[in-house]
Amino acid sequence: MPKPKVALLVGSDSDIPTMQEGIEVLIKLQIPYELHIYSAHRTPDQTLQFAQKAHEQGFHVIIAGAGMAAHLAGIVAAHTLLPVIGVPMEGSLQGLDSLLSTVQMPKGVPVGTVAIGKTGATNAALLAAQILALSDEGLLKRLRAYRSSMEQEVLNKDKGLQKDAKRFSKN
Ligand code: RP5
Repeated sequence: MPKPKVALLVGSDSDIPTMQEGIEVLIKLQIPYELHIYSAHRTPDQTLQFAQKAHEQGFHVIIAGAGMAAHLAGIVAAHTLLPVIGVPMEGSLQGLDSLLSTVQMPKGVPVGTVAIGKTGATNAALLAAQILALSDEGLLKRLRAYRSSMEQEVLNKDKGLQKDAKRFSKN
């Protein structure tokens, strides 16, 4: 079994159902990962230690999802040069609080921030896969297949829609 390249961090176990969407993408693309709960507020020392050691432990990308005053991605990014992708969780204020806390990093320490909630978790995993695919031909092929199947799904839906066009036409 190859070493996990992607670290998935969540601020709380209550974030896991959302992050599960990203996990499914990683599984589909056959990317080894590790999932951990690290809280910027409740376990600050352990979070910092993980971030500092992540690169030497073999991780190449870190996905960090947290809600409310979401400092997890930022604090991790401050302690590593690995790319950090932030997923704002939809805990309160429809996720606007987490979105702003994650995306509005002061200059010098970037967090690549994706959409709020499950869509963000999916896209974070895909973005991590695209980063890893720069040096992994096999993964690049799997990503191409993923895009093609998405394309085919939309084309099939349109085909179905045209068959059923009368339902949506005024005449
Ligand atoms: C954040 O606070 C977590 O990432 C979570 O989204 C939010 C609420 O955490 P719990 O009170 O559900 O543990 O740190």
